Amino acid sequence: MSPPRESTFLAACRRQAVAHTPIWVMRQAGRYLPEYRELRAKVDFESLTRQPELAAEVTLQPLRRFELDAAILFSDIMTPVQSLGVDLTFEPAPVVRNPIRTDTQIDALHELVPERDVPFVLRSIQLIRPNLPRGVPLIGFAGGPFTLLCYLVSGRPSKEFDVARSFLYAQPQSAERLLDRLADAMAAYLHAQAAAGAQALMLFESWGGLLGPGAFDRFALRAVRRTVAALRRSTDVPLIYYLNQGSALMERVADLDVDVIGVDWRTPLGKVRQVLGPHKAVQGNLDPAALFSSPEDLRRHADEVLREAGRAAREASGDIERSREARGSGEIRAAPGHIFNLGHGIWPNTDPDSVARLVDHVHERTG
Ligand code: 1CP
Repeated sequence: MSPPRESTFLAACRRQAVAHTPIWVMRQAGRYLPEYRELRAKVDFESLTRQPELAAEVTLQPLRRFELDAAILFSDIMTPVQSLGVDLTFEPAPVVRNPIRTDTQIDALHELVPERDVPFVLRSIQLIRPNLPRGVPLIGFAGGPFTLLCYLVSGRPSKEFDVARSFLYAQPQSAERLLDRLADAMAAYLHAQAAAGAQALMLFESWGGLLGPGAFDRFALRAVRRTVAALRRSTDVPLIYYLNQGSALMERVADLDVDVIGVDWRTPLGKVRQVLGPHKAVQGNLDPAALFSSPEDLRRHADEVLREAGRAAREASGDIERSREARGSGEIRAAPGHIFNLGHGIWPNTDPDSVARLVDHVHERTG
């Protein structure tokens, strides 16, 4: 019997040496895949997430097509929020009938007891695990407390989330109260996912970048620290914090106690590393739009990300001389502590063949 292949993804989360740079794609299960659209034509989004056999099937779909190094549970950041007693529907984007804006509403939110409230999520994880290719771990996830607040207070998707942001300033104590509730609920939710078999846990702070530094610290960061502190006490799986549009906020998350920081494409990874220091892995950061370029250009854009990651890793280890040399020779190798990904979710109109080319290229170039 051959020994089990080590997970390159989990090794990279821990900044250990890897045989090649691991890659997965945010929103890798979803509408750009014809097989997802086929299933979705018959079943609404919510049922897909609530029926473990279907959630498991959709989670596994992209892994049948591409040699991805991680799977991510098919669910939504707002799924557990429904169980807090919020009247939330997926249309298919999340819509809250009575947006949460008063202390009375906040105090009426239920405590989340995952085994009671979201057993279907835990069951999905149990169904997925034995069906994963060898060496491919499953990522569980939740929304960052502030990102969840955005939907709960605004009631629906929004570009600027102006209603949610003005709530922070008009009712700061209420905002903190709501964030504390969400932080504790997500800690319980993520802990239960790890206990059910998730091998890494990711927090999506998709709208954190809408905040200035003061508001980010007081609301988003304080709340996510609470979630992370609870998780560090209850599980030892790697933790990933994805901060969208977070370039200007990187120094503020440098001491957040997570293993990996996920970043969008607006800042080169070398710069991100300078701010974060050597003790974090980084995940990212190709622009999802780059998947629309020609095959040669796509490879070039992927190489730029890999080269930045290499520079970042070498500079982190203090090997500046080698970094200069490598830049000159155009050499690309797997950089420890880099997980290749897009900088945000893949777009629904992306050609799956482009994803296949990207995954294969990253493996070939760094392997
Ligand atoms: O079939 C459909 O049309 C439903 C569209 C859809 C899908 C495929 C929604 C509604 N959610 C999902 C799945 C989903 N959502 C996953 C699992 C898929 C995978 O990664 O393989 C994940 C991780 C999410 C996370 C999520 N939901 C985020 C964070 C990530 C990000 O992209 O920033 C956010 C912000 C949401 C809210 C949400 N749910 C659905 C939509 C369309 C949205 C975005 C609404 C908005 O633009 O504000």
